[in-house]
Amino acid sequence: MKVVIALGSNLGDREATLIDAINQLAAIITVVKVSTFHETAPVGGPEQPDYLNAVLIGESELEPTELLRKMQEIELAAGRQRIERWGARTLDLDLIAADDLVIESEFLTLPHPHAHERRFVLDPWLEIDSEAYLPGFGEVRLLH
Ligand code: A4P
Ligand code: MG
Repeated sequence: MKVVIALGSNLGDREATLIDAINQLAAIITVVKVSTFHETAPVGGPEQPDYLNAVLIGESELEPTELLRKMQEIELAAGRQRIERWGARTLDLDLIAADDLVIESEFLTLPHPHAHERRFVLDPWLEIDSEAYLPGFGEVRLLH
């Protein structure tokens, strides 16, 4: 299935962290497209450094919950510590969408509940797919 993954980092060597994460994702899914890295001001949370954000489109054979579990392992391997909600992190991986699936479980919500209102997700996504579509919300280019 087609999956859209958002990557973010605002601690340490952000660029190296994102490149490393993309390489690790490439070991579990087929990476189809990767956006450039966007420098963005932090949205929400406490005062924290600027982020480097990117979006990746892939083709996954894994179930979405299994994919998210593996994404969390990659976050942990990058030294991610969950201290504060929306706080600074070495690596944040969010599953934005998986085909047209709509899921609401404790572990996984699809599409990602905040994707539609976050330019740091929508801009890099549009860069690699001008016809990007967010199930339940519509065309991404109209969500700006
Ligand atoms: N979860 C449910 N659905 C999903 C999904 N579709 N993708 C659950 C990923 N995770 C999902 O996530 C909390 C729980 O969400 C997980 O247990 C998972 O099962 P988390 O990564 O542990 O916590 P978090 O990331 O601190 O909180 P949250 O609410 O996910 O924050 P976000 O949404 O990740 O936002 N500003 C800029 N400019 N750039 C950024 O990248 N990122 C954030 C964090 C805030 N501000 C930012 C950026
Ligand atoms: Mg997250």
